[in-house]
Amino acid sequence: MEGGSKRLVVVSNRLPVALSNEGGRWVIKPGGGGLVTALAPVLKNRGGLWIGWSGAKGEVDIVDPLAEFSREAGYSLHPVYLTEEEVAGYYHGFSNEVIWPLFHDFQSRCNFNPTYWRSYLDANLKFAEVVVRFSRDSDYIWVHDYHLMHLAFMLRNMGVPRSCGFFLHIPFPPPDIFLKLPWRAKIVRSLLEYDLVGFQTGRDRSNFISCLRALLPEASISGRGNEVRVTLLGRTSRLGAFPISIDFNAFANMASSGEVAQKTKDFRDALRQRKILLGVDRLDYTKGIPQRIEAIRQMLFKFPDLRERFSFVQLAVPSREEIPEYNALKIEIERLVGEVNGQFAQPGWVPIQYLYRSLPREDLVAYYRAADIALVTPLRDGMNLVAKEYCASNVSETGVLILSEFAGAAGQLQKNGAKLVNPHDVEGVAKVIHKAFHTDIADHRRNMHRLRDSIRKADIFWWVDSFLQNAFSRHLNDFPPLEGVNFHS
Ligand code: ADQ
Repeated sequence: MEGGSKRLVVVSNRLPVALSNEGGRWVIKPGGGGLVTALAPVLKNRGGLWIGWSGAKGEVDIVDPLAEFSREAGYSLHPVYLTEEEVAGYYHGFSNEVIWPLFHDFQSRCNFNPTYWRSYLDANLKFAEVVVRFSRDSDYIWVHDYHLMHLAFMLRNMGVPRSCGFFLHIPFPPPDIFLKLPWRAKIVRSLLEYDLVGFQTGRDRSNFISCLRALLPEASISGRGNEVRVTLLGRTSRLGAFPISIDFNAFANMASSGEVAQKTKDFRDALRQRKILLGVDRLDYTKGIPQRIEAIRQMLFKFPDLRERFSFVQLAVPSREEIPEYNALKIEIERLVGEVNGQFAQPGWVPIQYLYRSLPREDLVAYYRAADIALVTPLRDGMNLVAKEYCASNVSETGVLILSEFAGAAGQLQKNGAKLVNPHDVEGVAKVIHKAFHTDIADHRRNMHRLRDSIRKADIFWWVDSFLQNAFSRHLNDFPPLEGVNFHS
């Protein structure tokens, strides 16, 4: 390790890699996703670290493959080992059966099991121990997401001083929902152990401030915009809003490639050049997939002129399959797709094409490029990257983005041409889709051009830069390269 220079230490529930066991040998492959793309250059060759769970249960021997992967990646990856019970209590339990539903306004789906809470604290302590082991005083620790809200608190309890920032990828709920959480004050207090707490939108931040006022009236709050400061017991934390984004150029370039152009043509030909409506989601109850299918059913009832003129393609990636509710949702979606197709299909036409699998990036981008209308209608979403990926990939600039008003992306994209809908209002969604069919293409072009411009300007690199700038007045390029590597290398 080199001298005392400031390094970035990223901590997230999962390491940015995919782990698989091939014939008794652990194999590590790079994970996808914009966050890794944006952070890798900052970490790479600057002695940076990434700490997280590998996804395996128990003490699997991945030291050698991780060391080899770290050498190639140019930054070190350090695993946190979780036992089967910890995965059940901390990850499936507290994270995904308490915080995930509650923070997305699904309080009735919460399982406030006290053993989950204890497991959450134990796991946060375990992550903190790995941070202590591999980081040093001068490092900046950037913690990601709701799984690790207590990490800075654990570090302080251990008497280990570190500058820490936190980013919440999911929404922060208003007080009438948050106050149902049995451990509400402890969570708010532990978030204030971070020097900077970043939210996706100004609304999430003001929800947090309202909860703070209700639970800790002794906290003093001052400032506005990204300069909000909270002082409690002599410690000051800052609260900011940083809308996350995507690697715009990577999507736009891939969409312009010959390979994707060919795939796009193949998809369109296979669907007989009908208009394509597209939904792309992790299979999750927050994403509003059943309501979207109901909106398609309404559209077919109310606007018979649209029958046989479109195909609605719904791509769903399997997610959290160990949790029974996710399996129930999968069955519900399959039933609805079957029902609507059974009701309206004609020889040579089925209204809904449903694909339940993860697709290679080229195929996903080809679907984005081929789609005339994207239906991004979550019931609640921190940001929603699909909306941005669709626009970046729509290189013809003729597509229409229909977006839920409950997605974090709505505030940013509405003013630039997205059509906002209430996903619960299935008749309203049907009307907006119908209108898009009958709107002049010049309007679509104008809107998509503005949307793409706004996302290009505020891409994932801009997002990392704004957080780090706010965290400690540093830009991405301020992390000294150890081997003279450029930021975008
Ligand atoms: P997610 O809930 O996972 O993220 P989202 O932002 O839409 O939601 O990201 C989903 C990702 O999965 C996209 O990058 C998309 O390309 C990919 N994907 C979806 N379907 C796919 C398929 N069939 N095949 C391959 N890939 C597929 C959480 C929060 C969001 C927040 C992000 C980032 O819930 O609100 O935007 O983190 O902060």
